[in-house]
Amino acid sequence: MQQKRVLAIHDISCFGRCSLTVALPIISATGLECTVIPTAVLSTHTGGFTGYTYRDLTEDIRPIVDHWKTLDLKFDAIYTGFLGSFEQIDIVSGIFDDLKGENTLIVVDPVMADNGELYKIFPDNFPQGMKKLCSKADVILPNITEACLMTGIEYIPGPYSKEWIHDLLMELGKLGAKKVVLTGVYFNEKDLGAAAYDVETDEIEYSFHEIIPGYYHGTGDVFGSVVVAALVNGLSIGRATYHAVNFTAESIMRTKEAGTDIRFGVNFEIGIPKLLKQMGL
Ligand code: PXL
Repeated sequence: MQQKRVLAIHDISCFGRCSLTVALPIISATGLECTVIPTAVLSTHTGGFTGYTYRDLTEDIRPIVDHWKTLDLKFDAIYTGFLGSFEQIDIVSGIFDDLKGENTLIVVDPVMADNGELYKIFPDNFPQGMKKLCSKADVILPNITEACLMTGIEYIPGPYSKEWIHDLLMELGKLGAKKVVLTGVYFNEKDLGAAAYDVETDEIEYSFHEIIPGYYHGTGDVFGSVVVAALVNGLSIGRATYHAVNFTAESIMRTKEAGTDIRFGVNFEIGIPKLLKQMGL
């Protein structure tokens, strides 16, 4: 059997589990080959740390892809997350054109905002760039803030009504992707989860887990990596979302119980064997 191959395009934050230090282990553990293009190297992620180093690798991205084009590599999925500039968005958009084969799944997580606010490092018009990139994706993974910024719907804090989430999903469906996984959905103060919306069949499936108070960094990347791993392993968007919600919540719970600094990322590693079992791998 031919092993499936994923290309993960994210930064490397050397400390504070997120982006590539999360995507690589999770995707690889599910039996997929995980190829990478690092977009930048930071000493830590930008959430809650000050004084971090930031080595931009924009100039290296094109030459990496140009070399690969001489090798005739095929990818079953391309998964992008944190991108540091409009230039990187444009380059990644070009990579989709160059490396996408007939069966390549393009997954874009438009990492740029949370809790109603654009991350401070991004200019106000950054959501327009991410929106354009999302239009080329098969699957997009926005949180509620990112969804609002890309659709023009005004952000409101939760709990949400089913109608408001439904309207937001319908607007997201117009961005061009065939499937949307919206994170940070909650209809009451007890359960938090995600909505998986299949634009083509108009089906919405919700997955929830009991809320664990606290804002833990890198959880969006844990979530996204499980969705990508599950989809490439043949699971439906609804099942992929279900596993991602539970795996992420359990990772947060473990981290909270250990009393770990919320900036350090979550302990997802210990949960991998159970995830594989639950996914039938
Ligand atoms: O987890 C998202 C992420 C990835 N990479 C970097 C970040 C963040 C979120 O803040 O700063 C560098």
